[in-house]
Amino acid sequence: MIRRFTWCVLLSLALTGSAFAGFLNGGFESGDFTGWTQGAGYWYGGMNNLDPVNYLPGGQFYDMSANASAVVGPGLDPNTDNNLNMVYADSYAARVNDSYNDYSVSVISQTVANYTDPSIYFAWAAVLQSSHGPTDSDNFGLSLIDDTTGATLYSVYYNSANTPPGLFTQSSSDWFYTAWQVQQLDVSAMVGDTFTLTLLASDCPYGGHAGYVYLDGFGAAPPPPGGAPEPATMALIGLGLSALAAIRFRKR
Ligand SMILES: [Ca+2]
Ligand SMILES: [Ca+2]
Repeated sequence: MIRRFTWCVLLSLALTGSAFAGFLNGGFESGDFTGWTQGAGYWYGGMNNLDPVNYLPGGQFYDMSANASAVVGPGLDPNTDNNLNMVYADSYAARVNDSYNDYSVSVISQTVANYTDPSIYFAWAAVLQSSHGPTDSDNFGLSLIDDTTGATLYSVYYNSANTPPGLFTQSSSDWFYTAWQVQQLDVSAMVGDTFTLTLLASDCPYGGHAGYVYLDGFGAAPPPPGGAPEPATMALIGLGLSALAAIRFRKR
């Protein structure tokens, strides 16, 4: 009985831990961009012009007619020789920008306020079409900022002229792609701070090449890998029930 009670408490903690962490649709399981701020525009060159602020609402290049992002279901990305699953966890992920070369820049961003969990997780995978040089290729930038202190906790920027072989693989159709990169940021020393995750992906500035990035599992707990068929909460409940069943079986 005591063990069963312990399991129930653990289960409740696991459920409430992610439910009250401040993330809204961090794994895109609503099937849309609910909870996320979207931005878009067109890029015609100039590295300074790639600042996501320029493409988010109120920015100087903000133009949602360019938006090429979508929430996608499980399936293999054809530009990766079918090596990359478009979803990391559960049933949906975001694809920011797309494979069509039309100068598009697409951005998504989410802010979580008064954050009290010890970690922030997210997973990304990039697909960049072989293009030009370091200042005029399709590219992406992903960052996690502590808005309270201004500290940058995570920041990556890559373009198709900068694709380290340990991280990127070149497909037979000349796209550079990564496997899913799962990140865990320790924010236990920043209790109560506000954090913003921002992802920008852009085509090349000559209309000839495209780049896009998948994002999934923005949350307080590690995203379950492998595109599980059930929502995360159902999986947790299932785990709890199996544990209870196992305990009961062992008692008999
Ligand atoms: Ca998901
Ligand atoms: Ca495009």
